[in-house]
Amino acid sequence: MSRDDRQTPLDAPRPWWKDAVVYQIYPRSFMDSNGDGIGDIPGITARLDHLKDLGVDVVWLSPHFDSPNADNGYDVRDYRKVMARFGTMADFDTMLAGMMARGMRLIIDLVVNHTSDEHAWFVESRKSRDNPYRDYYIWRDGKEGSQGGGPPNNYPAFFGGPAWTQDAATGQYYLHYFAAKQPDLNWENPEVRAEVYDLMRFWLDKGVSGFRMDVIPFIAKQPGLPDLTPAQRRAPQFVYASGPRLHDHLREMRREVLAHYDTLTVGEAFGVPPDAARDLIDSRRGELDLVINFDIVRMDIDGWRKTSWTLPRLKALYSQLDAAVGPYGWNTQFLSNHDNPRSVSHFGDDDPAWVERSAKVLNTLILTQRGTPFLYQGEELGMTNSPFESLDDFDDLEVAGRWRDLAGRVSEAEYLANARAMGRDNARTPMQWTAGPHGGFTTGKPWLAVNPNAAAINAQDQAARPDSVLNHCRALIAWRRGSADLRDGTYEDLDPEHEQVFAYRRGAGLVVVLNFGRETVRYALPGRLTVDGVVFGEAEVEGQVEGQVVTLAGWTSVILAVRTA
Ligand code: TEU
Ligand code: CA
Repeated sequence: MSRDDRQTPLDAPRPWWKDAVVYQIYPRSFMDSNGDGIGDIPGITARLDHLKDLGVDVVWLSPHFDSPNADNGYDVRDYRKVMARFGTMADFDTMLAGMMARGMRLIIDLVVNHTSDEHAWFVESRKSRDNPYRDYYIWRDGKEGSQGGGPPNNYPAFFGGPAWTQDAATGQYYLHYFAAKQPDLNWENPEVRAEVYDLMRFWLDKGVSGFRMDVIPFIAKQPGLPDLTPAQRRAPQFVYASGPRLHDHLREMRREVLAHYDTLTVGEAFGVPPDAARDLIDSRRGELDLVINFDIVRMDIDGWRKTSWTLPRLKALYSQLDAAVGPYGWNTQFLSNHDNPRSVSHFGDDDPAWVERSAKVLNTLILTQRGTPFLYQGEELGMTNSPFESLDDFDDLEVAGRWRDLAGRVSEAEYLANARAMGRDNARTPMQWTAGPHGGFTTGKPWLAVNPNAAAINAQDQAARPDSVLNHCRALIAWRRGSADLRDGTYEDLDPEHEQVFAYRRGAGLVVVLNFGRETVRYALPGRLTVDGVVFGEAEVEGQVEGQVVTLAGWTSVILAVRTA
């Protein structure tokens, strides 16, 4: 079915991606097949049964394209080539066939706000002002003409320094919202848009089922590129994401490409508040299907600094996001990805005595909220943040770039404490497959150290243990398939102010109760509900129910069948 058929969306058939469970693979860290310390595509192919057994419907693969890896593949040198370290196009085709044979679909990462500075377009573009590729990128004179005065405006880059770099060949500056090695494409140029549509068709024709679109709201720039105010400079993503032509570009992309295939498109909506995101996913408008919204995972993150969160604030965000999606949209549910801390370290309790229980609670949250769940690799095991000991232990360019920007204004100890809590490398340590050397990820030296807790937290152990996080996820994903209330039912927070219990109703028939703390709680459901019993949970520790009262041991959860009394 093409999206153009959705003329009357409320009556239209339900799209497949609403019922799907999505699993994100960060290929560099998933499985190394040849001992060079870097995860690769044959490694993914070898582990497809892990995903199948878990119940995954869709894999989102972080970038697998040819890249010099300034930002681990989010700097693409050739969109039609596979990164040599990851394998060949034949390896990709084999992986895709293996997914299809198991009834899974693949979406790939479309990184088209920017390319690598080593992309052939940029290599040409920087040569001269009249090069045919000049307008593929955004070139400007400095503030006071071509030879001086500093950058054209005061935009900051996310990985440190200004968002402009002066180029020797012509003296002009080029724009880059991220690193200097990631020049931004000029979406005002119709040739650029045509090139992007073409490369999208290249992968769709191979059989991929759509795209996660990297910082897609940033493609439309602000007319005239005016300076930011001091407040805007502290969170420039809100300006970068609100260029006026974004909706035009997305609708054109839909008409030109996506309408001709059966796809899922997920936009990374960094900098888009929930009410603005509604327009991006309104099925009547023909833009995106889903967006990834950062309000929850960034609720306690302020630039490089980690602040704090409370359960009532978290619950308020869930209610707000559920309301904001509107009747023509659909939410995504996630608590971690390759840019954010591990969910169990962020929102759970990663003390070894509690890590499994709290990981189960958080995975229950992801899998029982209203929307399409996205699990990040290792989350199904309760993988934790890594015990980085010094700034040298980090690989991520963001850690070094921000440290340069701070230029001694905070102590190294304070900066390190924050990077340990929220640095992106926490989520990028390799998958923990076994208790063996390097967690079974590689026979060589891993590109980023494996978390030493692999001896205790690994897939092999958990597959064999019925009460593991992995088996909890498997069982809940399977159970979810049979529950229309979980997949599609309404959402109602039963107790927004409770400091330790998160209790919500899904549809008419279910209540999910999560204990977000170590203490056992006795929780009374509202009198208007009759509890018919536990439908999902581990009976020995969870969900002892007497009348309206459910008793939950520390960090446990339960799903109850209810009726309106
Ligand atoms: O992320 C954009 C984004 O939201 C983050 O990089 C954010 O700026 C940063 O984590 C704040 O701490 C996407 C990709 O997911 C990320 O991996 C890339 O580095 C980035 O775009 C550039 O392509
Ligand atoms: Ca490898």
